[in-house]
Amino acid sequence: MPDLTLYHATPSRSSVVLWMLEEIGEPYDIHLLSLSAGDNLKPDYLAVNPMGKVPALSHNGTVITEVAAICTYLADAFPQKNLAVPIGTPRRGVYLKWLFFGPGCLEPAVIDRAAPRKEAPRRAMLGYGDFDTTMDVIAKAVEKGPWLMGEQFTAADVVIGANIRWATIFKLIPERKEFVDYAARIAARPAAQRAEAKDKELAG
Ligand SMILES: N[C@@H](CCC(=O)N[C@@H](CS)C(=O)NCC(=O)O)C(=O)O
Repeated sequence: MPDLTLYHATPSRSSVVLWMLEEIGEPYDIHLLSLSAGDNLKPDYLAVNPMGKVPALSHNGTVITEVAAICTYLADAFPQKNLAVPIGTPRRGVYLKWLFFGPGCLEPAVIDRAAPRKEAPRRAMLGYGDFDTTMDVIAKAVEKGPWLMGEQFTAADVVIGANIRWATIFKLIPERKEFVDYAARIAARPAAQRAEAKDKELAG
């Protein structure tokens, strides 16, 4: 039996971890939940993730939640896959910056744009500052390519790339060439394609 179990609802943020698991290439189980049936709020699942959210990942009995934490963890747990920048290298700092920028800046900026607040908070109060600056920073980071860390594809591309792809599909971010090209590079990855096919199969 695989040591890795993904608690997954399709399609959702747990699809990001599904893609990461395909990049890792180790065997894993999927524990499928239906959000519409409220499986995520039932006691069995709340015992796994008291937030009642997917994804959660169990690895050898330890449960990890939060997309970016899971992707960071998997990249470190399977270093032979070369999806992390190792501890001890200065580039690790830049790599971590992007892993935190996903849930800390990019995702809140996009969600606030999709579901605006009645009164816009002051820029200084928002961790991401403002939408346009956030977009400019990401666009510059992916402009040269192919990946955030240059030639090395990392877990940071899974976290940031999934957001860019999703936001591009739902037209929540500007149609900038940098984003379109980066999303196309991601869509061409066999692991991303396998995850998408698996999600479709599970949804069916
Ligand atoms: N901060 C969490 C967010 C997870 C999240 O919001 N998941 C959604 C699915 S996209 C969910 O479980 N929604 C069900 C609910 O809130 O009832 C992460 O990054 O893992």
